[in-house]
Amino acid sequence: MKRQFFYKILIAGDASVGKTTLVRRFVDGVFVDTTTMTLGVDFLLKQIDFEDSISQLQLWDIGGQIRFRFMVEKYIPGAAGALLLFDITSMPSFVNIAKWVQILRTHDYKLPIVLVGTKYDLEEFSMVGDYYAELTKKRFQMIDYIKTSAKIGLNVDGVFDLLIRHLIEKSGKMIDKAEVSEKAEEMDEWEEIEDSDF
Ligand SMILES: Nc1nc2c(ncn2[C@@H]2O[C@H](COP(=O)(O)OP(=O)(O)OP(=O)(O)O)[C@@H](O)[C@H]2O)c(=O)[nH]1
Ligand SMILES: [Mg+2]
Repeated sequence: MKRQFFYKILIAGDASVGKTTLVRRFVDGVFVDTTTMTLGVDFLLKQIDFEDSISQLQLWDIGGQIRFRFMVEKYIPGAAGALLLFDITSMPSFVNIAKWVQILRTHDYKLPIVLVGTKYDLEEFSMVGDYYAELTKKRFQMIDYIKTSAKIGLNVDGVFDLLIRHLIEKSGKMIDKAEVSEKAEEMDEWEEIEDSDF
């Protein structure tokens, strides 16, 4: 039987970086040339199947407009991980990554984050070199840095796969740890019994 997981995933980053477009491409498989900003937050559901597991994803597509910023903190609790997006043609969206990390990690300072450089089809207009993106990834101990294009369909599934595989691996380790501590408790009990025998 396949293992089942349920994850709440945050999709964050400045306004217009392409959060809604990426999520829609991932969930519906289409490039929606949307210019409608997200009001507050949108929810989408998607299931990802790997060889031995099924993951139900609840995707929280957060409106990046500054006017919604006061609401953002309410969306964070319970999240398992996040995709943090910037637009490779927009330096301000990259500069604001630090602010977004601070918001996303308000409740969990180790929240797993994948850094995503969007609109890679516009590479010729890129303002953010890989070197700086990689530095940011390291500085905040993010899982990885990946460039995507929702327009031409580059790394769209890949970026979600990467985050989910990381979360599954992490939960696997947690189970292992629980088993180890259970074993340790068992051994303690045996030692107590043995001690009381003498
Ligand atoms: N060329 C190109 N344009 C993109 C890509 N992804 C998104 N866009 C465009 O960028 C604009 C903003 O996209 P949205 O997905 O609405 O941005 P958002 O991050 O959800 O914005 P907010 O909801 O306001 O926070 C739209 O005009 C999209 O068509 C991409 O991969 N390539
Ligand atoms: Mg949006």
